[in-house]
Amino acid sequence: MPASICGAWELISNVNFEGYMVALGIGPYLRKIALKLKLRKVIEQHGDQYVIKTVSPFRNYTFSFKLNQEFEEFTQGLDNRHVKSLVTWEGNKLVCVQTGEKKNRGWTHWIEDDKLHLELYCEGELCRQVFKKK
Ligand code: VL7
Repeated sequence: MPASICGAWELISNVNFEGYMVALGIGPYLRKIALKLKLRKVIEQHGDQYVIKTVSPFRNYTFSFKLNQEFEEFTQGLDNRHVKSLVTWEGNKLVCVQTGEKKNRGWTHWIEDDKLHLELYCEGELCRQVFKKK
């Protein structure tokens, strides 16, 4: 059984968020705001249904999905693209592939040493975020 990613988490480290946002085509003004945000994750699970909320004082982003089932995702308030997203468990990692205009795009969540890890990737840029439990 994979370690639970559920709960409220706060960002403690954020490497190459800038590069990830550039890859998504986010302009310099929004990037500057986004880089300063104290991001939080609030993750809920009900059976195969997950809700991941990325919360900040500036903007929130909520993504709901069922495991192993491809979904239409609209990244509203982020890069505002429509992608097809598929989330699966691969070992202890929750893996999302986002198929669309941007190549090699997705994210991976896992738990390590009581921390929530997130890798966000897009077209060769990799952002590594770590969250601690609130
Ligand atoms: C979500 C942000 C930067 C645009 C605004 C910044 C507001 C707060 O998709 C994500 O998480 C997954 C995995 O946990 C679940 O959906 C990442 C943050 C990435 C990309 C784009 C800057 C404008 C950020 C919502």
